[in-house]
Amino acid sequence: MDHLTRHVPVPLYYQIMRRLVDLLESGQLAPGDRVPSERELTERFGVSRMTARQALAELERQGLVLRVQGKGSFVAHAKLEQPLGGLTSFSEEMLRRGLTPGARLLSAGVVPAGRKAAQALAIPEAAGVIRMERLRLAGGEPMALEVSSLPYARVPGIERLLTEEGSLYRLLREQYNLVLARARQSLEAIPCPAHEAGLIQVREGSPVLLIERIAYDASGIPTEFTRSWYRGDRYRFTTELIRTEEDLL
Ligand code: 16G
Repeated sequence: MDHLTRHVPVPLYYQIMRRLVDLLESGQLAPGDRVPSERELTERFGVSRMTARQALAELERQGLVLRVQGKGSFVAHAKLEQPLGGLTSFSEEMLRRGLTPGARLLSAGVVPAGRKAAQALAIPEAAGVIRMERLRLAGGEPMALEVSSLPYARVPGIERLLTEEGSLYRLLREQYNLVLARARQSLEAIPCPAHEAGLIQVREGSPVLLIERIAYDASGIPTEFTRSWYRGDRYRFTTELIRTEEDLL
């Protein structure tokens, strides 16, 4: 039996959790590997089933393992690191990592912009936008849900050109000569709503990153408004920070 340190104020579940984290960090357990079950942990550490369950639940909460109903817990895949700063597309980001980008077009149609998109795109609320909902995939795995609106007047006929796996930015460039040059983006953590959770295959309420992007063309006209729900368990966003003379107090 593996011994835990009793008579210290560190809970037993936490000590088991740390042992498992050590196995993950040293590579002894690799992504996709099965993690010891509750029963195995109970036997190995001489603890109650409750304590073993708590250790696994904590690893799951941290996104380090995934529990598959009836099959056990498995080591989660490393998060994709996405730099914030460059105005890139989902397809470009995935290709850069050697992953096959994909999109499942869930809906697309020309509709009145509505308040939020109208404000973002600086057009009247009644103006037509092409609104599309796409599930973004990397190597076939759902990564994010994206709902994009573009002023229809700028991209007439686009609904007939949208393909299942195509890149929107490439389509804009090749068919409409529209190059997005700049964007404003916000990012916030939210509990995943039910509809989005079902699509990106996470539990309702688990953390997702809601990203809103307004992208402008080369002459500064707002051209794309996209809200994206990125899986919190699969993404880590990074930025590079530069300290300049003006920052010094
Ligand atoms: C990214 C953008 C999204 C854009 C899409 C185009 C973020 C948070 N969002 O996912 O605004 O519509 O790329 O990708 O980065 P595509 O050209 O592959 O369709």
